[in-house]
Amino acid sequence: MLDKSSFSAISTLLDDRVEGRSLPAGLYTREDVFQADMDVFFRKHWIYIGPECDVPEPGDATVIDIAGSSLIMLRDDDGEVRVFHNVCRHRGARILDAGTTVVSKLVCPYHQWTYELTGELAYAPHMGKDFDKTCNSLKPVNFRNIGGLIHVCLSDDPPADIAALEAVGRERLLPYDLRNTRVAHQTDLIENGNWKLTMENNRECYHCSANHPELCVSFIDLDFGFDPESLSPEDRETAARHEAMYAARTADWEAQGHPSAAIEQLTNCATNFRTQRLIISGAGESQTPDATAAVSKLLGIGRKDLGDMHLWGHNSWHHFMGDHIITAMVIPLGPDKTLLRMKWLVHKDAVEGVDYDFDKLTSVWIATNEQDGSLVERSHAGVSDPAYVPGMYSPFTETQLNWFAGWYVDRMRAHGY
Ligand code: 3BY
Ligand code: FES
Ligand code: FE
Repeated sequence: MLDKSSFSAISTLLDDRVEGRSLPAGLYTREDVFQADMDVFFRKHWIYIGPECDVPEPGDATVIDIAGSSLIMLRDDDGEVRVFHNVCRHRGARILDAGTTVVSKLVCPYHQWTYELTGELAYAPHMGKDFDKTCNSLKPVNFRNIGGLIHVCLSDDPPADIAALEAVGRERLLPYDLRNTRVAHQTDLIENGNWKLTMENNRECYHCSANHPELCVSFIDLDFGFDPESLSPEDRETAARHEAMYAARTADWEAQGHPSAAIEQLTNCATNFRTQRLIISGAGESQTPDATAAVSKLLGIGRKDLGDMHLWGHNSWHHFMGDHIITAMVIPLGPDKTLLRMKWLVHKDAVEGVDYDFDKLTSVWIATNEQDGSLVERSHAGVSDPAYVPGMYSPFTETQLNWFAGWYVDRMRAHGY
């Protein structure tokens, strides 16, 4: 719990935020702000914890450590995903260690209390005649399986506006059939910066042309949400060209029955998300070194001409392409340390070396994440310098950052700061 002086310091920093500018330094750098962020954004909001194909078969279990909690995600004997707190109901010991494992029951290593995969306590010897096993099941975590992406809320009062993301996610992700994918590769990258800098960096492509040569082969530098009136004549022209190209392509995809238009919930909400089917440049198929598909066995409905369905949450971003999916989860570790966990998903039957080449599949985002990691570190170092003052966001390329900063302040206020 934060003391009174931290509360008022944070509240003053929130007051100091200027519309159209980056956040005051302390909101990126202070330990007490980090604690408040964890409480507000990672314990009271819905967060993404991974794809369901992390636990493909009954008995598969994986541990996710986030915001001071350790969670067990598993698939039970009926094939259903479940999420529990990794805390034994006897004296609290951790049941599973970090990583992925296969279990028939969950056995606490301390005194061997044994739980079914449904969380029910099955075995707890020597507990006396009045002990009621039924009151000692593992604590379940509120979760939603949104088209194969598992979201949890650690609070008992989860925001109801997850419903919009659920509806959109169910419809838009269905064609990719995430249930029948597998994780072909995973990286854990520690970025030496605040989690909000990681998210801000992901919400703009102002930095792309100078920093992401590999991604730029397939990624179109696209900006969302700006007010055309605020743009210079050249930018207005670029924007109009982009818009016309998108309008035509979106109409074409939608006429074929593939929902593609942008849907977003970014302000005046608890659950922050955006999705849109994006155009892939060049060969147009996938985020690979030559923009052609890396995997010959395609996902779900088997189309590689449907662009890139992008989806963001406040601790995640994903790109769904015809041949593979990249899914990124952001786990803050400290005010200046953030874990970026990325997974590459392919069709469950796709075989490396036969159906795809590993480097072709993974090299673009491995390079992009490393580049972004150094940008975030560079950015964190600068905002920590006494000379930093919040700078102006581009009204063309950084509208989304302004909205994110506004959403951040609103949500802190909504939770009493
Ligand atoms: O993953 C993304 O969507 C962001 C946006 C532009 C650059 N970037 C990597
Ligand atoms: Fe788990 Fe004792 S703490 S069995
Ligand atoms: Fe980037």
